[in-house]
Amino acid sequence: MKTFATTIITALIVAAEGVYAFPSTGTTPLRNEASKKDILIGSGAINPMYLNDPEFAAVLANQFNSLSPENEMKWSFINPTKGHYNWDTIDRLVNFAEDNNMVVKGHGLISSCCNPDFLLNITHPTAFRTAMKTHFEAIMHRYDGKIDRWDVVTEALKTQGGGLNNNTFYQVLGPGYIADAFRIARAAAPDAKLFINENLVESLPGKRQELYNLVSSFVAKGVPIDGVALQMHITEVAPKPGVITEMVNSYKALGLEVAIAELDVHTLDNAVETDIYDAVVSEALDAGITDISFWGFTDKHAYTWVQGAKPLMFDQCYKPKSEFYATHAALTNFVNRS
Ligand code: 9MR
Repeated sequence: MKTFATTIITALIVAAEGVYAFPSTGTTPLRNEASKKDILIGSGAINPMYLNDPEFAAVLANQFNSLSPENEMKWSFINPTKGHYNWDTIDRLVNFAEDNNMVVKGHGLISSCCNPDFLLNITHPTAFRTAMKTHFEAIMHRYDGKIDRWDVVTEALKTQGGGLNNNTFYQVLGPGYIADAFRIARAAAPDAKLFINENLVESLPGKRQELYNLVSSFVAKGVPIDGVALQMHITEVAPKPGVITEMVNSYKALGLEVAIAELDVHTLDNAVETDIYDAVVSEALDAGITDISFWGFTDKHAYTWVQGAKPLMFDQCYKPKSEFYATHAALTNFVNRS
């Protein structure tokens, strides 16, 4: 016989393949609270293979109204050889999102890893730019109307700041590759929002200024960019209070949006982790950020550089952690004054 305790900690989902139990949060889903306030609350790092796990799929669809892929849209994954595209994986994500009334963010058009040999072997700038255009057009046209916001360039700056990353794009096209990428992306998907995605700017003032200088120079030159996507991979220490607000205001003055694209918190101290979820989500909402995504949601599939850290808001068995409740409370308490 089911005990009362079992009854309250499980919820049932009915899917085509059967009925599944997963731990209940005892609250409304995050997406319900977010949608009431026109906020996107998303999970990135969704490897479509994870959808084979019905509990994973159920919690994702239940809690979030946005998703984005992990590596599957990075160049070597989706376009490993010239003219060949692996559409199945991203199609699966897009279909899942459609079935569950979620939106999809494109991630990985240009990232700091995962470039195939056929691209690396192109050394002539004109041919390289053509390859970029072909790649962007193929992907953005395929998902026209299905993916309406994109990380166009991810990690353009060196990790600790101090100049542009010396990646293949930089080596062949020079510093202008970023503006080229945005122009190509805008032409391929005129109605989509285009973001530059960057890490660590919330904790490194010098890098923060460098990103601002780069982006404001784009705006001055008419490079088509809509916003800055802050990764927000936080290790141990929260950003200084006020920094998120300051960034939102400075980009707003340029006519740009700030989003949080990959929030997770890497520490062995769960109380610290929870406080950081609370601080970041609360300040982001108050500052006017309306698009917040985490880099995954279950510690079952976490990517961390702190050995033993559990950076996400559900545990390995999909049980909500205090990080979930902090996020839920931040969304519930948020009063939209705009
Ligand atoms: O989660 C991704 C991991 O599986 C890859 O090995 C890694 C290198 O490609 O990239 C990780 O995702 C990164 C994302 O694409 C960009 N921002 C940093 C993410 C890792 O925290």
